[in-house]
Amino acid sequence: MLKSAIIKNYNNSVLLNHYTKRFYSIDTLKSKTNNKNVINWVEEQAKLCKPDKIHICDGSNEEFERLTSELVQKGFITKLNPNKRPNSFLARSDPSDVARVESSTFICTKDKVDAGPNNNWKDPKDMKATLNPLFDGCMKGRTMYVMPYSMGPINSPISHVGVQVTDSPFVVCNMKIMTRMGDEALKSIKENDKFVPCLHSVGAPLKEGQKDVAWPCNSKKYIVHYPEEYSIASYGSGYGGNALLGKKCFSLRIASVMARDNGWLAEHMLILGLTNEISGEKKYVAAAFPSACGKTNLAMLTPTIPGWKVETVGDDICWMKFGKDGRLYAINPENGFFGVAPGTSSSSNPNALEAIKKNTLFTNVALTSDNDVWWEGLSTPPMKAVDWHGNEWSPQSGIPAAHPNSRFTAPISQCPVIDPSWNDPKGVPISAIIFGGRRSSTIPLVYQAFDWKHGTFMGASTASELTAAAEGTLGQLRHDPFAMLPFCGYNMGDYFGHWLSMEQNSKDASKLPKIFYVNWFRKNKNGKFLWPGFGENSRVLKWIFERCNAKGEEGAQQSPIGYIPAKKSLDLDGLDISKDSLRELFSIDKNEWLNDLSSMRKYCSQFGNRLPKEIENQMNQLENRLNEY
Ligand code: GTP
Ligand code: SPV
Ligand code: MN
Repeated sequence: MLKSAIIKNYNNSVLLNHYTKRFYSIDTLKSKTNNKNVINWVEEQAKLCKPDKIHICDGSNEEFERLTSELVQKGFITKLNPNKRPNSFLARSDPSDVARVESSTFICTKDKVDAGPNNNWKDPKDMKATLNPLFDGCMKGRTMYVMPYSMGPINSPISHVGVQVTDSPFVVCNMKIMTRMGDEALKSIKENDKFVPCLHSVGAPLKEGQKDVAWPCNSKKYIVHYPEEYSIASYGSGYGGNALLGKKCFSLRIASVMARDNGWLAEHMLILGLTNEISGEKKYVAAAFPSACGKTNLAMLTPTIPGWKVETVGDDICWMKFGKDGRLYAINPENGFFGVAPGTSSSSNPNALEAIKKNTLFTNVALTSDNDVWWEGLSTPPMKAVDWHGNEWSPQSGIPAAHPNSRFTAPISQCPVIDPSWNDPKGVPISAIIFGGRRSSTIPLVYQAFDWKHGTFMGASTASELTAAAEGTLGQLRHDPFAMLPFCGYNMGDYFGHWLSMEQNSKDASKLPKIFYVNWFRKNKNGKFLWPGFGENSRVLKWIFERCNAKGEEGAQQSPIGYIPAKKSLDLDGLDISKDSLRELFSIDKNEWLNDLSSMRKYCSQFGNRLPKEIENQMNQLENRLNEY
């Protein structure tokens, strides 16, 4: 009784205050879906958050235009020069809200050990008791936007759906680009379908007459996951993965649990199609690198070697399920790029530059005098600009004009090398999986696993120097298994076990992808990168492609750490690289490796009996091989 009275009250107030076509009540939702769980859940969130208005997002371009023009009118975002960058906008965040906040990210399982030492844990009941008072009335003075969305092509057997409510119109605009959001997605949620409920608020209610700010947020932040009920609640931040809940929260933390429960994989991986234009043969490759370690760049790379083509399926997240033929098929659950701006240039990533020419949202980059965007590494610095704080900036300022984690949000369909199958509900068959990290020493340019178990161990042993994509000390080395440390929604020891179990789950282990490890970031004694990277990485992709077709050790040579390229098998034609650099790139220093291994042993010990025996075996075998070396 009480509930329906309150909802009626909502409908009335919506109609009373905004009796125009521009505002909807929850009746709109009721007219669009017969899924009672969706309706009830949205009603409950409205009751809790107490927004002034409710808007059911349809995901149309008109809606995007309306929301962006309202934000521009209020002076909260800047419309970029339409002659240079049509339908594109710049937002400047609050300086305290610029990246994911791992210390405020929680996995709430009944049993602490199920979240694992890799996650911050709280009992779901306790967390709800903390969050409820925060969410209570958190949307006062604001509109609650309701966004039904599909992660992955609508109605694909690999896709899953969610409903996010948020009080940030900028988040809505981002979600429209990053996911398949709106009416189509809502239609795909049938009467009894389950969906992932995603509650989001910036945590900044407005009092009567209180003036709003450009980037509302709260110093208290909670990014919370309830894996046992597949649901998400995020409070206090409007930035990236904290707020676009389809991305890391759903597609990785919750989906990794769904994947564990149902025998598939949800991974922090790009997906690319690699074609040998001479033979016409094409293979799909997925690659996991930690945040800001080169996924977007590799996903849309322009090969420097002739006769090879790269096409993009995704640049950040990959869901893989077994097909009837026993192979792993992958989709990119996302619909857009949320890419790192600094370092993106016509030489490093021309395809990304092309993709962000229009219909793009920029966050925390610099604004030029002709109302366009700029960031470090894009081009020669402008004489003057407005930096990401909104202050006058010149090259003499001595500080970066763009925040190191400034980003662009652009539709994936605008990528000039988009793969023809990017939207295929069947997904694409994966031939190779690559792991990698940012390692200035120790790790060679490329090596290959002996088999699936060894490959799983290689993924587990991934470590990387910290970047600006998360809070923390830049450059510090941390273990980041499978590039999933911030994103695995359960105990990482169990996750290693899940990866190992894929071998038994597959009908035919020979059809599993081959596994590789790469490192573009090894440096010489003077701190210079040994490998030119970017387009030149196509040489490594070519070796990987050929290794997938090779019989036995063709093109490879055994080393204690795995197969490395045999002499002359890595195509270096036309590449200006010294013999010394090459030697250093592939050198395997026994002591450095033993050091890494002992650090890995220490890291793994925290998982106790949740660490699979096989990982232990792999560590022992590697140690033996190194000692014989
Ligand atoms: P997230 O979106 O945070 O998951 O990051 P990402 O993995 O997609 O990283 P991205 O491709 O945006 O690259 C981040 C940084 O790495 C940029 O500054 C690039 O310039 C740099 N980078 C990418 N590829 C290479 C490479 O091959 N060599 C070197 N030296 N730097 C690279
Ligand atoms: C990452 O940090 O890996 C990202 C950016 O892709 S965010 O969506 O903010 O997590
Ligand atoms: Mn990422």
